[in-house]
This record gives sequence, C-alpha cells and structure tokens, in this order.
Amino acid sequence: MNRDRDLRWAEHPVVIVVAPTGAEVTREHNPAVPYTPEEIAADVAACHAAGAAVAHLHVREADGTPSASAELFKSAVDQIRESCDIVTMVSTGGAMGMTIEERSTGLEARPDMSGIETGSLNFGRDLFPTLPHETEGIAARAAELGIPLEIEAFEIGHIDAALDFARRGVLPAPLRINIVVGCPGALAATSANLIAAVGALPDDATWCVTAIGRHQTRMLTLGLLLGATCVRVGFEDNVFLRKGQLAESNAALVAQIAAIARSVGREPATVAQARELLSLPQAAGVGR
Ligand code: KMH
Ligand code: ZN
Repeated sequence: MNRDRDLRWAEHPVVIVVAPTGAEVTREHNPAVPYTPEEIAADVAACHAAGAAVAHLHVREADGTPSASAELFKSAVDQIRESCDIVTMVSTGGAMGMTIEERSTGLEARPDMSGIETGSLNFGRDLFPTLPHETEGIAARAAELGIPLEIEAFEIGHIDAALDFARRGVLPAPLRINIVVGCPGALAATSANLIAAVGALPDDATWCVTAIGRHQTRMLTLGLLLGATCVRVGFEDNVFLRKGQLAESNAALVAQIAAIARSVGREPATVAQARELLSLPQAAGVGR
C-alpha cells in the first residue's frame, strides 16, 4: 500500500456504483432482481436517489435468461437516461459461456462507460476466459465509439496485465480499475489481498472495490478506509442486506453503503463529482 495514497484516504467523496442485475443471480436468490429494461431503469433510478452515481449493467430476457441483445442494452440505457443522469456502464463480461461477440453488444448502446476484462479466471467451477486479443478487440471498439473503460480485475495479475495493455497503448490512461474480491476460484476476500491489489495500482489509477456475497460490506468498508474512488453494491454481487436478511431492493444496499461511507467521513459523490473523479465527460453522450 502506497503511503501517500493511504494518507489521502478521505480526500474526495466516494462514488457508489450499483450493479443491479448481473448475469448469474436470479429471482430464486432474491425476488427483487430486476430483469426487463423497464425494471432495470426503475431500479437504477431508485438507486440514484439513494446515492448511487454509476450503474453497471447486464441485461436479461423477460424470463431472466442472461442476454446479449443489443436492443435490450439500448432500451435499458435509454430508459435509465430518461429517468436520471446516473453514469451508465455496460458489462463486457456478459454471462458464463457467452462468446466475446455476445459480450461486446452493450457497447453499441453507447453507454457512458464499459467494463473490460484483462485476463482469464476460474469462475466457480467454470472457466471465464478473456484472451489478450479479445481485450484488444473490445478496447478498439470502445475507442472507436469514444467509450471510457473500467478494468475488471478478479486477480492481481489482471492489474499487471492492464498495465501492460496501457504501456502498449491498448488501454488509455488514467486506468479505472475495479478490484473484485471473493469470486469463488479467484482472489479471495481477505484484507491482505485487497491491500496487495491496491498496492499494485499505478499512482494515477482510480479504483473501485467489489466483493462477492457475504464479504461485500466488510471489504467495501475497508475500501472506504483505504481511499477507494468507488465502492460497488448490488444484486450482481450480493443479495443480502445482512446475515440472514435478503435486501428488499438494490436501493437498500446503496442506502446501507451510503450510511457507512458517511459514518467514516466519506460523502457519496454526486454524478457530477463521479464524472470528474473518473475523468468522464460531464454529460452523457459527450465525445460520441
Ligand atoms: N457474469 C460474469 C461471467 C463483468 O461484468 O465484467 C462476468 C461478469 C464480469 O459479470
Ligand atoms: Zn458485471
């Protein structure tokens, strides 16, 4: 952990990211998971009102099946933009078993940001592969469309790979890196792992903490104390508000982390502050 970064832990508000839907979680896990673009947009608007400034999006068919439909992504992004000014970010991780082409369709919805994987991992008992040429392909299409990227780092090596992509000009600086801990089969949700991952970041990177399942609140609170630019909540990662109690909504998870952030001296960032912190244009659609 970089000493200066550590001492600057509370110098700016914290961006709350919500990941409302994901690809693997279903209504059997929590009946409040939004599926349709209408449901996603209404859910995201409630999360925005509760303090979220960025929405990380996946889309589903009406029955909850993970989808690669560009139309569904466009519908979700457009409806969110009609209801609030939250920063929209699409996933290019998609769902297990999707091809890289299927994973890339969200870019065509012209979101404000996109996620990008910089390496492969085991995801539970399955392989979640992203080869270098696939990262390069997504980065190239995002660059054509003027879409800023966030690296999804499930392993510390994914940060090292991102640095290499940046050195080769594939990923533009400053890097935005989402450190994901607690994904079964990848980097475990331990304090030491999170601190080690933060220590691997370049000085000019912004960074987010995502933690899977019961580790969410603890790891995000640690992230708040370490100076994370962003913390991410939502059903994609965790469906419980606390042990044994399902969250009634994504907004309840946002409200919970907003209260924790305030209690340790970190105000939730407004959308304008989030755009500034993440080096994004100040308005949706700018630059395209
Ligand atoms: N659904 C996972 C296979 C991302 O959004 O970039 C991949 C995922 C990560 O959710
Ligand atoms: Zn995702």
